[in-house]
Amino acid sequence: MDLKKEQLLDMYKKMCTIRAFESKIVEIFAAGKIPGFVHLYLGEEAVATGVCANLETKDYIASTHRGHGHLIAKGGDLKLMMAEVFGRTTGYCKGKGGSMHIADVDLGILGANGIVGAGMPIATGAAFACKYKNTGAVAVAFFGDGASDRATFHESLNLASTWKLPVVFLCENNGWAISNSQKTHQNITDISDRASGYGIPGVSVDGNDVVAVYEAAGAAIERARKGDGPTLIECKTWRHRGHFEGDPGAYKDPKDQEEWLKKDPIPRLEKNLLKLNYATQDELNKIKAETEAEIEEAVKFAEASPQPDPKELFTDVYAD
Ligand SMILES: Cc1ncc(C[n+]2csc(CCOP(=O)(O)OP(=O)(O)O)c2C)c(N)n1
Repeated sequence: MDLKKEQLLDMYKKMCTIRAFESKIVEIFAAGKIPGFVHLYLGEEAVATGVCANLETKDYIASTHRGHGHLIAKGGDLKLMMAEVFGRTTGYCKGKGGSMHIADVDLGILGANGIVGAGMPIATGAAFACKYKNTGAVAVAFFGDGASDRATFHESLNLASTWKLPVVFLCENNGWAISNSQKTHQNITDISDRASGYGIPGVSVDGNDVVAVYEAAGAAIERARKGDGPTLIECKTWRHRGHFEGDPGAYKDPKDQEEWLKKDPIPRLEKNLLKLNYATQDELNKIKAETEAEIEEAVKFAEASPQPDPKELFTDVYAD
């Protein structure tokens, strides 16, 4: 592991920020304060964090309906994100999009996306632009195990491989596509096996180990930047909550849930940091408290922001 103390502590902070953002949303959603659907990233924090720690601002990500973690890891503004989730005018899309439509092109965030599997062709297109313009940038497409059954997955891998595009396909296999466990929709164990059908490398890693994710993503991103083409990475992880807030997740076996909670990526990293003497428990608690305070500020900002004027319905409309 060639990660320095500061890098590991930065990743810890990022993971705690995502955890605090999502935990706060559990609370405010239950209180009826936010409109629309929210799909939370609790339990999957190591994936977005480990991947995005390898990216530069000029690089692109395409996200999913479960996008808050990706957006935070790529540097998304917490206040603008929270305001968007609250549906307020100060949000990323003036409150018109909500959780699943947050984008920040200046930061290379090509958008969360309510359409399952839609991020892969978007990232492939962005990677084509990077290659065509010779910018040296790369694109990463995040998607779930469910999305890996879509035609967009197969078409994107095929094209990206054939044209050697600088893109990484990052499958977050959290074991579930809504209430369907992986074995009910796929006759394979490792989604990374699908890479061989397209002549590209495929690797499966422990998605709850941020260092393992960082290293696998780092190798794939370096390969893409060098012009050697795409990689498929499968990160095996687990979502702690239901598919969306309001789904009790009763289809999960409580024993599986219990086992996976023991593999929670944040306490795992904490243990590692303490063992390496990179921080004391007090210092880790302080970092966590700072991230929680930042989220409180974001909520205050969102709650103090105005609701959109109904006339705004007719602006930013590009097709009818
Ligand atoms: C094209 C399309 N088909 C179906 C849906 C309904 N839908 C929303 S989330 C979801 C499951 C996605 O599962 P997965 O890709 O594994 O992502 P996860 O929710 O586990 O992060 C489905 C089928 C959709 N939004 N878009």
